[in-house]
Amino acid sequence: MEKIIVALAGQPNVGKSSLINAISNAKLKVGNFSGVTVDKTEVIFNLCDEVSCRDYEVHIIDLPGAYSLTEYTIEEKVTKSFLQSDEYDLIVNVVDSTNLQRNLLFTTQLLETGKKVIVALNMSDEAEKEGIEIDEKQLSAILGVPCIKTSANTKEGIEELKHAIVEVYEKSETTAKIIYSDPIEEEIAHIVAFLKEKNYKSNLPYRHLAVKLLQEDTDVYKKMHDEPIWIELLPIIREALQHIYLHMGTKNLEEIFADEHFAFAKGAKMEVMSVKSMRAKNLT
Ligand code: GDP
Ligand code: K
Repeated sequence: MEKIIVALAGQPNVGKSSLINAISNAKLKVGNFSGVTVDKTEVIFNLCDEVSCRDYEVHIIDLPGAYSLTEYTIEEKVTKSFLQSDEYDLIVNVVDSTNLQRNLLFTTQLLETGKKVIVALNMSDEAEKEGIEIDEKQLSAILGVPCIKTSANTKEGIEELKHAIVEVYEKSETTAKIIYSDPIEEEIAHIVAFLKEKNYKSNLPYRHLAVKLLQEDTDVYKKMHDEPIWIELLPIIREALQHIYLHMGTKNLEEIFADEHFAFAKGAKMEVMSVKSMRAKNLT
């Protein structure tokens, strides 16, 4: 039976554990992430996909709740290093629908990993109570990945989520797409064109690789440093960064991309979310 390994990622208290219970009444394996004393929960269940008529053994690994892919806490460290590994097939990003913008900030970072992503808009029952309306089709179009309304309480969207896991698993690569400001987009296009021209063999989609190069991602730099293409690539990146700095003022790279993520998350939220009544908000 084919095995699908899902990394479940989200901010603390978005309902990851509850969603796991809703998806499966399954065997639970508890261990530790290698080298640290952070609990690693792994759930295994069989999934029969009705559309493809195929059986899968799905493993869900519940990553420690994290607010971002930085390394301020042990949980963030574990989550970041697992997400950078090849130990899984796709990410299910659990989002609290009642707190969309802040959650989408983390989503943006997950979309940048170059891995396949599904967004579960969880707590949909709670959002509905608060009069929050989210157009998940439009959000899918903006992020380039399936977005599914779920509720661990009412079981809304659970079957859809299971089907999406199979569908996304069967895709050859991620379709995630963050739109950056024009100067960054220009340099991404520039680097992608160069990688294409050189027919560079990459396990990341070119666009994702280009973004990581522009972010001076240490792991990617280390990996590519000894490759023949690096001698030609490095001056291109340097020039691209100069161009970006020129347009972005005095900010450093980390600040530039933090601002990009914020703007993208905020823009996405404004496009897809509306609030019908402020009843619940005004109660407290
Ligand atoms: P985790 O930290 O992400 O694993 O979150 P938990 O699964 O522990 O859930 C946090 C809290 O939210 C718990 O009190 C859950 O009962 C509640 N919860 C989780 N999912 C939902 C949901 O879809 N709807 C509602 N209304 N509550 C939920
Ligand atoms: K929990």
